[in-house]
Amino acid sequence: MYRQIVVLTGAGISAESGLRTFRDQDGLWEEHKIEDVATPEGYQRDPEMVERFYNERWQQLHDGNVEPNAAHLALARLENEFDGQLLVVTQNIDDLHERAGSRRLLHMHGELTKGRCPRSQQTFLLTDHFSVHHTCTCCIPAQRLRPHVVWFGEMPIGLDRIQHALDTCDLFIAIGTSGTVYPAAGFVDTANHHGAQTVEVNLIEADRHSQFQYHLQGKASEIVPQLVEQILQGQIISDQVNLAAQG
Ligand code: BJW
Repeated sequence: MYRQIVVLTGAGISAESGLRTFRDQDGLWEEHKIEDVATPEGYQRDPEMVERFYNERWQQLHDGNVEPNAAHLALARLENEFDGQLLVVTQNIDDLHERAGSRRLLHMHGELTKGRCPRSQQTFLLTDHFSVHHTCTCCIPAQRLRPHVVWFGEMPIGLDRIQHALDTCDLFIAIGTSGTVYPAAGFVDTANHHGAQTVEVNLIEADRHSQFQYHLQGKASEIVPQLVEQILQGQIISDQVNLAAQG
């Protein structure tokens, strides 16, 4: 039934893998001030503190207990088995989609496993924690790498590709995102404008929920596999998925 699907994921899809979200109770923003760790000005003021913030998250991602959950795996299955086009746009900087097997994937807010040269914008894979010793190999003199993440006031990555996918999709699904951060929070408007069906998967009614045609309320790990099954069977999305998830 569907030919082109765009899936937007947020921190909620990785919550059941043990990674903290930002704005939920016990979220990252309860312990850290956004302006200190998620702005270029915060990084300029205290790069070591910001690197500590990302190093702790890097460590957690590599400590062996964090693995993709059923929602990540279902999206990878969709990519493998769906006849049409699929693009997963993630706001997450973890690599759980890749570990699950997703390849048609765009990290619009960057990647925790990479550092970036502030002069050339070239990215480098990090095999270890951030430190002052991580420098680029593209410039003379070598530049200190900064985290390859998008902070407030900076331009998200891949917007042209995302815009094109949204302009032409017939199904847009947002999973585990609070809808508070733009431009991602506005993607549903673009998809609606182009006549796509729009579906939200969340534990709660998130900030932009009134813009979505369907709300599937519950855990991503329970709802997304059912949603994917429905799509692969050629069915139109309906609230049935939600009812099934509730038992
Ligand atoms: C579950 C679940 C389970 C939990 N199952 N669900 C006024 C209007 C419009 C824009 C602006 C404005 N004023 C300022 C702006 C711009 C600004 C912005 O949006 N500010 C807002 C706060 C108002 N945006 C920017 O600056 C962006 N750049 C930009 O706009 O450039 C200019 C531009 C112009 C024109 C066009 C395009 C661009 C950059 C934003 C960068 C965001 N960076 C961060 C940090 C990245 C690195 C890192 O990870 O540390 O990105 S902030 C943080 O928020 C992170 C996330 O990706 C992002 C979104 O969070 P997310 O994923 O939604 O997580 P939560 O915690 O908020 O929500 C989790 C959800 O999951 C909840 O709803 C739960 O219920 C749910 N959930 N468990 C299902 N098991």
